[in-house]
Amino acid sequence: MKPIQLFDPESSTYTYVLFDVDAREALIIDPVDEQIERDLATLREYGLKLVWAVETHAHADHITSAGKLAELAGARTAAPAGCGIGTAAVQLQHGDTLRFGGETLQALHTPGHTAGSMSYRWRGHVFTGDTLLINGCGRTDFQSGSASDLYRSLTEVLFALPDDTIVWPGHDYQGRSHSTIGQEKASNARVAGKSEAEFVALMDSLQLPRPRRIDEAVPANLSSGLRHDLDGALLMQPRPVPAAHQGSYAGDVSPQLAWQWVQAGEAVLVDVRTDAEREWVGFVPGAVPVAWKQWPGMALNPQFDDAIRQAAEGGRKLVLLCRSGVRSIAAAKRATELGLLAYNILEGFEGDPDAQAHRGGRGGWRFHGLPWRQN
Ligand SMILES: N[C@@H](CCC(=O)N[C@@H](CS)C(=O)NCC(=O)O)C(=O)O
Ligand SMILES: [Fe+2]
Repeated sequence: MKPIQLFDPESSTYTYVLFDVDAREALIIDPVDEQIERDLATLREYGLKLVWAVETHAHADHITSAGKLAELAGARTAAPAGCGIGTAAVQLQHGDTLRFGGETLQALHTPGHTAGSMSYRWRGHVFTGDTLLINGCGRTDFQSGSASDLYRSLTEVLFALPDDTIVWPGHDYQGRSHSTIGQEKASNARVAGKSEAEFVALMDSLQLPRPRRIDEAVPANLSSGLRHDLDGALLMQPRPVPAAHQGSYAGDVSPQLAWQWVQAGEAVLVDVRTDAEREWVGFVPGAVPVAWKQWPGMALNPQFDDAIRQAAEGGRKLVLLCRSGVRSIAAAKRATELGLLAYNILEGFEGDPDAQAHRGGRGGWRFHGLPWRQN
């Protein structure tokens, strides 16, 4: 049985999908943000349920889609414990295993490219991330890299595997897809036949250019790629209130986080659009519909107060939704004056057209796979 190997040409990254042929449960290694549609289509095509999204390390050259796959496909995230990816649900130690159906993937700590880097063994295959590349290896000049650690990971951990183990690298820059441990042990240009001192000297002399996206990619990957959305906002945590509104309401949240709170019974969702708007573009099931009227004198809206009372009695937060995230801020401020913990849902139901123009994406409720219906 072979893994499915997928390639991102922009970063020359390989992503792997492994699955149990009977249970149809799957695991993905090193998914790339820009390729999420391809990966979801692959899962659909093979009839697979994704149960794990796994990283070999915190990448410097591309952003992971692991966090999004957790949200969209229901996978759990796993990452090497030493990589500082705090959002990963499982922090892997050397020797730990992940199960998908009746299959088992085993983590091997192979530091060097980064201190936390891991390789993963499955049946007769090893997924080496950027530790061992075909006729090469990961660089060791940034992100806690160490050439001596890499030498030991290559020679003592990976080269200790059976010679016929198939090597599936994290990247290849020359179109090669896989190799074997025997072949790399015999002829890898960086390490074969070299002493540790020779290897370290070679690695220290490489002088490779910095990865183009390193400043953006590393921080994003430390939160499973989720920081990437909504103009750099972390989707897993409320975003701080912009300075202009400081102290006037509790914070801004992504539609996903607001919905998580609602589902967990922690928040009451109030839709402050008008009935006409809702009928025209769509309803959010379970939302309390209370139109927010913006004219002066509209200080107290009895219906709004009812929604507030409902939330306050349950000790819950209020999350406010409008079309584009403007009226919901006004409503959040008003709710705060009335003593509630009120959050604005960023970009509302439709998304903010200005934000869309400069980000090239859509941020509103209905573009995130969250529940809504047309009349
Ligand atoms: N040119 C690429 C960077 C490529 C790169 O540095 N790749 C890393 C892996 S994240 C590496 O270890 N390369 C090994 C090598 O080039 O020998 C970019 O700008 O993103
Ligand atoms: Fe890397």
